[in-house]
Amino acid sequence: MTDEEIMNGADYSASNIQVLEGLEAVRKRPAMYIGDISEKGLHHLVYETVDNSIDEALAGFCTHIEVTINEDNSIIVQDNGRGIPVDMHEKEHKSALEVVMTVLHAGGKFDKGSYKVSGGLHGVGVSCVNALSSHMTSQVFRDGKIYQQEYEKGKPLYDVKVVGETTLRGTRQQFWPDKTIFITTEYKYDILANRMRELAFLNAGITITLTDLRPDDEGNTRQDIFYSKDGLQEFVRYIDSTRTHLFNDVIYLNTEKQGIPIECAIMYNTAYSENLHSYVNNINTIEGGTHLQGFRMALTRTLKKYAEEQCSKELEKLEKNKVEISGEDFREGLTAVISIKVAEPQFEGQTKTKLGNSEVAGAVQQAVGEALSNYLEEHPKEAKLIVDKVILAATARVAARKARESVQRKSPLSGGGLPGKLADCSDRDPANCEMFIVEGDSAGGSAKQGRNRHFQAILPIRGKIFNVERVMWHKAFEHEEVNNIIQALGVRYGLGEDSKEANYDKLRYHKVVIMTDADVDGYHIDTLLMTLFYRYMPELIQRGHLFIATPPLYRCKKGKIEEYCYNEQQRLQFLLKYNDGQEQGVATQRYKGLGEMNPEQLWETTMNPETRLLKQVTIEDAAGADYVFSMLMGEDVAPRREFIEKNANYANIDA
Ligand code: 0RA
Repeated sequence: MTDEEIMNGADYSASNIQVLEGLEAVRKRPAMYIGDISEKGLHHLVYETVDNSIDEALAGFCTHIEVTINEDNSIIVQDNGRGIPVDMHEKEHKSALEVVMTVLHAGGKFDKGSYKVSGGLHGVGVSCVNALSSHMTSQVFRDGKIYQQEYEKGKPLYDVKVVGETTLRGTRQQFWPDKTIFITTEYKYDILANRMRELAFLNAGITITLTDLRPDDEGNTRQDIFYSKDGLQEFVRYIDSTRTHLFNDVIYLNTEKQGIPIECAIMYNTAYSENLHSYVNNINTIEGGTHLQGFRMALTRTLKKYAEEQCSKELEKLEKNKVEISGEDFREGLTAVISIKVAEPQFEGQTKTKLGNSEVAGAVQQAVGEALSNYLEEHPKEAKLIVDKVILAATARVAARKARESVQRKSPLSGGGLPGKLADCSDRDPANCEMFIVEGDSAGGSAKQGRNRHFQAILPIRGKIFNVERVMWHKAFEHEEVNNIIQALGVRYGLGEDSKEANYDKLRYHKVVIMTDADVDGYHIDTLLMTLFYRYMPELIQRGHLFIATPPLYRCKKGKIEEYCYNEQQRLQFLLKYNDGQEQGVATQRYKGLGEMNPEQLWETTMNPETRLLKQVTIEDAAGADYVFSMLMGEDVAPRREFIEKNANYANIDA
């Protein structure tokens, strides 16, 4: 999640691009190279650096990568590869190390015959990391010597020199992100851990150690060692670990077709959503593309063929009931990860995460088709379970369509379709408009009075909505609160083939804000609503329309000084700043719910765009989100409790 201010400032269009030479260009337009200068861009520096070591591992020369967050928020990435070459670069008349560190896009170009497959989304190279660091130290351990060069804002402070001897081999990079460039320079352990775990799953056999040397409240440091022997087989089990499996096997393939390395793992569960995670060169292709096309095609054709050959009776019965199986029925309750490596990927789409290479579709289709039909032939019992599930999905879908059509016919555009509880705004330009989904009728009342009715609409919902993870998705249409949300938004929605009907251009509000109490119940409702949007309207999130409001927890008052505090830390800071850290002498009002604030307070603290703090919901790590949502909404209590205890500030206060 990032703050909305950050989003607004970070967008550079082609018209902003100036021709600038070298690393100055990176410092002048950092967002063009690393996406943005918020928390996301800050963490990107680590990914970019680690990717170089991953490339060395994929080339077969490196087995261990150590990532360390130091107390001063500098980062060390050290590997046991061959070490970046330090000899003179013929054309540049500089050490090869200096070229890698100071010339844009120079990384990896020495090694003729091998191509750089890894690389962050922007694939900009470690010289960008150097340019955006106030200080950076590169060390290369080669031939018994330690070579070193240091830089400030990307500029070398001296020529590469030998500073000692070593028995080690490899590369060590340490950088201090420039505080004058990044909005924040504080690293989040969990964000890095998620990416390192993902990289370990995607690149079986590499050990990635993550160490946080910043002591926590109890003075402890943290470390995780990520290693996967079985790659995607373990990844798909991890993602699906809190779901009930249809059967225990992972259907797995690891092969090469038409020169394209393809790895894929498939698992079936008893739930109803489709969870496909795809990667190209270790990059999560959120928008899919030709590899996913090939995968879907193979799945549909292979299962269809198998069912026609082995389960003709069941199919006849379907036909009699006028039910036709469609592509999405084959993917209900399917969790799959597909990872391929492409020498020259073409990334397209809104966020440049859609693979365009047309040759990939056929290769993937062939690989997956072969592996899947082998599996079905060899496992008739499991194959029958899959076919039965597909038939059930098709039957339910046809019943659902009838229910849905009766609801969605009342489209807001055909007039009179808006839910009665919606207090709409007067502006008709969706780009200006916000809709607050508010928990409880009393808070809804405060919000209606406190809002700016010109551009802010209020939709109160009553208590907890249903748990999307545990019901067939079409049940949503029988649920009043969910229907109200859909009708107010003006967007149709659906999964799979039906998602084509979702028309986001008709969205009536460009900001959809979830506003709930700052307590455990509110947190639960946030999660239920986020799950609803994540599963049924992922594009709403991908297009950046979903936000969470942050109401304050306290109002602290000392004499004439009055401040709202949004977390416990801010309250303690208030005490330190104005009352020597003492509780006695400070009047503290604890807000238990939105309803306790009067309309003016609610406007001032939570709704006024000038003063509020909105968290934007983003899908940075789709596989991680898949795991977390299924875990939070699943039947297993223990991991849920652990997650909430670790993550929710609210839990500490209410517990
Ligand atoms: C090109 C050639 C060689 C090593 C590397 C790149 C290399 C780059 C990085 C970046 C981080 N860790 C790295 N490890 C190795 C070696 C060429 C040779 O020794 O023959």
